[in-house]
Amino acid sequence: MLNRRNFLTAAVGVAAAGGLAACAKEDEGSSSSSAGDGGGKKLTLGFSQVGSESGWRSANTDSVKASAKEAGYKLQFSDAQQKQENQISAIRNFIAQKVDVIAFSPVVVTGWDAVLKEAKAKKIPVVLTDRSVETSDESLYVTLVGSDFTDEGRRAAKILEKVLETAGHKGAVKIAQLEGTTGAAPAIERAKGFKEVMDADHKDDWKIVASQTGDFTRAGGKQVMAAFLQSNPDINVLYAHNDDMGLGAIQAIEAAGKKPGKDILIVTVDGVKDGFVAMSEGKINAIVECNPLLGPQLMEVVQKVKDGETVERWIKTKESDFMQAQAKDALPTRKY
Ligand code: GZL
Repeated sequence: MLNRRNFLTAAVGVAAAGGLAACAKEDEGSSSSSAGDGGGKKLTLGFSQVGSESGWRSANTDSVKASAKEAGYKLQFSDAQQKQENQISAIRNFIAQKVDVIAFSPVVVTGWDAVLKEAKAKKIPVVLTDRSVETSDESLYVTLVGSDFTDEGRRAAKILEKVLETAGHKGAVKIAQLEGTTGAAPAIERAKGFKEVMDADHKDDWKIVASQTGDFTRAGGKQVMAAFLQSNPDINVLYAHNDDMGLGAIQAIEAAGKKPGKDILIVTVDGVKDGFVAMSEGKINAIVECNPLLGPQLMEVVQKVKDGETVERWIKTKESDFMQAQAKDALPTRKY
């Protein structure tokens, strides 16, 4: 949770970045009007995306592109194919192109200070979206538009309690955990939040017997789950950090002659359509939603940052959780 100091730092940071950015732009003689007034230069946004590893990511990309178009911004979009070096070079390109604002979803939390210092030196404000970074210098980015992954981990453990009760589960709870990309904020924090609840309320009856990254992909989930079942045939719960790994794991569970959603109770995170379909078929027992439709909020923030307005340090996305019984009714209303 961010405290008041951070918030004030951010406010000062934004004002400074915005003011300097406006100054830098004026120094170069370009008009500094926003895209919205129709008369001035279009706001140019440089966006570096993690990749296209999951249904969530595709929905997130669609939301960013549609919202940038809607806002009348010129979008420079780069897909990093889940490689940090590609994101760093994309950000350097955006700096060279003198974009107005840089936004990106960092594939991992560390290793960003150097390139973010280069953006700061050129007075280009940076907005994080979806995932956060670890940095000692708060001024290197203005704000994060994204979910609270630690809370998603807590919610996953709390909804697993409901799933176990609904299933009338008796006896030991032996959990396999499919982790997201190693070093990524959602992987680190979803594991942390889940463990918090386990340590507090289930020290004696729950045990994580296997935990490994499936890199947020279906193929990864399937491959790792197959290995888990070889070494731990008595697994009776799967906690997957995203739907796609859960969907891959379902293939491995069925190949092993077991029933997903029955022999192995499954909780996943995201809430993409395919996850809801699997839940309506009884193969996933609950989904913790992580909303990828960040485009509208992001574009709003980008304009404020460009105009040097104060923005919150963390703009959290709203999301909820779904039990299997809700899947059929929810499916027609799912937007991603
Ligand atoms: C979460 C996002 C994660 C999703 C995965 O905000 O970063 O990355 O949970 C995606 O599906 O690959």
